[in-house]
Amino acid sequence: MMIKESSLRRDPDLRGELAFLARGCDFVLPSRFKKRIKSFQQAQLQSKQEKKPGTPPPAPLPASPRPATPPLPSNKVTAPVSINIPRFYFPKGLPNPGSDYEDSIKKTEAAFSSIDEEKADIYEMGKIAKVCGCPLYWKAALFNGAGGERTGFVSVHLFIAMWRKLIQNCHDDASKFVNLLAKPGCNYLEQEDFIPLLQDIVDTHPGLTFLKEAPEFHSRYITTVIQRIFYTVNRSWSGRITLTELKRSNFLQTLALLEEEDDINQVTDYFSYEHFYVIYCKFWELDTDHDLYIDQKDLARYNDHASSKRIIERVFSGAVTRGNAVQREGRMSYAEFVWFLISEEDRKNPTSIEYWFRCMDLDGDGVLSMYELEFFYEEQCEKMEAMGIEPLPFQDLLCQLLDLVKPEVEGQITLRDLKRCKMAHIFYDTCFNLEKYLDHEQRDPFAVQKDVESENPEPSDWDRYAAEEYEILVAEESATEQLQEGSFDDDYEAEELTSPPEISDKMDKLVISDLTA
Ligand SMILES: [Ca+2]
Ligand SMILES: [Ca+2]
Repeated sequence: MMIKESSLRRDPDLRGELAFLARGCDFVLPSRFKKRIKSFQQAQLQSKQEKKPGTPPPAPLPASPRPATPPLPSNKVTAPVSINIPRFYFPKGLPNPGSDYEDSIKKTEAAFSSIDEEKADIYEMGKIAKVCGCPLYWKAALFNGAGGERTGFVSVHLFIAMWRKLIQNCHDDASKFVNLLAKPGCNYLEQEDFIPLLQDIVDTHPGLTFLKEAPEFHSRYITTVIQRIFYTVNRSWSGRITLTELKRSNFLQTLALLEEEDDINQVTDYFSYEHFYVIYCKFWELDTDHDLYIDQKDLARYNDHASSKRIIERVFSGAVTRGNAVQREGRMSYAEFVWFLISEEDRKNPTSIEYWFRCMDLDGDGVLSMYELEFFYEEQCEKMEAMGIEPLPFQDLLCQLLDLVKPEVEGQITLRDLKRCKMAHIFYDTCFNLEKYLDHEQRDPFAVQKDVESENPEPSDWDRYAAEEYEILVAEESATEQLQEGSFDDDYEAEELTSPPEISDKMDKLVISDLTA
């Protein structure tokens, strides 16, 4: 028997859900009802079969209901389903039938009973996190979620109350994670919400033990990781990571990986210390007065003036930065530089494609028009002429660019066109990075094609860049050390190697000022 759309609509329990879905711009199709009900039933069946005491609720199955994901076309005959399904939309994951909540709580209580006075501090929280079936590095989130940051410890009662509420309301990892980290009443994560979690990683991950002796770098590392998280996960650029964005990203899987991987540099997404080192050193080179801000002239020096003046101006225009523009006019913070550098060095990344699109879209109408392309190419021509290279006339270049991008509407390049054509990096280099443009010009066009085809198994352009630069920076560092050992006296070395107190102070402020901006 098939369910009729009308019978679903009449079901009083479903009407609320329908209204909810409709408000969420999630257009509901009759075929989708059947799919959702079927997947819910399958998940229920599976969880009954697979249920073991103490296991955490499973993550939703791939076929489980997710908002805003269009259903896949299917020719399969829908299995007969009962009409008495009260609910099929589970933004917080599929609930597990009640009994194993109690089991999970018993185990947690037992774990607390082995701790002195049944009060866990942050160090003991790792054990509790594991008993609860959470990844190890959720411990700070669990600790703070139960009020631990106020008193320095969590009692068994406070923890169980928090945990009971959490597992009754949130049935998958992503919704639990958001619930633990978000501010009260918020269903999204802002930058500062990640600080306790990351501080705990800095304090306890075996790959970062050497940072214990350099506390002034903690906030710099944390700022970098937060920016990388938002760069990758916050696809909407809103500054607020939603549950849907979190589920679509690899962040929670990567966070769980930290528990198994002692070498944090192997975790190239978000956490690599080497990547942080490269980003920070690149910023330090440009920030000559070390006030943790750079201006247009500083940024223009990046990579030996490779980017055009016009695009640098646009980077500072507010098109790609948030925050109080009046207060920080003409200045770029370290956090903003993280976005610049990743965008600059990995133009195939979707956020990078958006970043440069925003910069090039001078009038902000969501389209790159011919006059905008000409505006940027003009400077490239001037540079080429100064180098004694005869530039291609704009009309000819335009033909090449349009051929590359193949926009849907003639004469108007959209973000969608650029993402679809897989050639955005060449398009952008042509418009505002002369060195890379000339480099592409000299390359075999088939080589470019090969890049595109083998894109997936290869490391990203960013990963490649960071690995190469790290090698170079380490080589430079050891060369400098050798030079200093040979030619300077001890006093000079000591002065060079200790950072002055006022810089440490500024570093502590770094996270706060950048994150609240
Ligand atoms: Ca500066
Ligand atoms: Ca435009």
